[in-house]
Amino acid sequence: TDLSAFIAGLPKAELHMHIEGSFEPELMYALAQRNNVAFAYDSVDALRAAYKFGNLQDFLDLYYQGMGVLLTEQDFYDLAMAYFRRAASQTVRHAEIMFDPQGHTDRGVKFQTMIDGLWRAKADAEQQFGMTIGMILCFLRHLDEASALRTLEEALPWRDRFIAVGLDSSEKGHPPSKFKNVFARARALGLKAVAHAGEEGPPDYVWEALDLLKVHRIDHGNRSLEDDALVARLVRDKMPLTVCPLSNLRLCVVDDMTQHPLRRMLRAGLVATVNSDDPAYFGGYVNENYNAVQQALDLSRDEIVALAENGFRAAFIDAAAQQRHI
Ligand code: ES4
Ligand code: ZN
Repeated sequence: TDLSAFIAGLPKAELHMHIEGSFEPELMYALAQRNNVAFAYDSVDALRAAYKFGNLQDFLDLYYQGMGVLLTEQDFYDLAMAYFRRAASQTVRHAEIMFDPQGHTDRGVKFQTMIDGLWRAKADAEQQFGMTIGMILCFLRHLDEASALRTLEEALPWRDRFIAVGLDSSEKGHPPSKFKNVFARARALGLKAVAHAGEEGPPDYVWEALDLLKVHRIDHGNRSLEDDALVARLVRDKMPLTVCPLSNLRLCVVDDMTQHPLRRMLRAGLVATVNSDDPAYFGGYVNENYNAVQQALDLSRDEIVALAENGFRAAFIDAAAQQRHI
């Protein structure tokens, strides 16, 4: 059954989206020119043609290169505003966007420049598009914990501008346990916590994210299905998984969309949600993700509704706001 029109009009939450991963080649080019930054590809088409990834690291290498053209407050504003406009046009009513401060401060951009641009876009989008927005400060796990701790301290003047901390970048070899102290500090500050786990890494990393980082959601979590005791734990705790179907396909986490574990997750009683991860790189925003997985797995209308409702249940919003959306 064709549910694309239904999906297009369904109120949705998006909880797993890296704002630097919404950087469309056209905007990247425009900003590179505006900032007089040299760029390794000589056309938008050449850049887009490079978006072929064998694994997570292939993608990350391009992702860090792309964000290198972001320099000014206006750049961060333009990037975020473009995403919010797209999300609103897809009836996303609530978005929690991730950002990678170390990807910017480590190349000389001031924390203030980045956060001010994102914050101004959030305010304008909430007003213009009638959506609500939260921001999640992510630590790059390929860097050490001391760098993450410094980043959290540097963010404290803007503590009220983000709702949670997250953990992203190269998963294998960088277990959640490496970031136990910085997550404890974040929790002491009253922040929520999320972590990428079980995307490429083993089920043990999901256990660590739960037990050591005490996260409120698992980003991806695909490989949890390899461990029955872990599935039972996630079900018991109603622990949301922010699943990203097109990301999984493009990063070869699944061979084929018909092999995607989303239906198995729902059948197992897991609180799965659908998200776009890095929409400019993986071939679609949230509706394209719903459509891809709906068609490949022949999900029913009720399953689509359940996924969208899970998004609002898993969001860092109060119960009254959740009820308004469900
Ligand atoms: C990411 Cl798909 C994915 N996984 C891990 N870290 C990331 N950062 C941006 N996208
Ligand atoms: Zn991600």
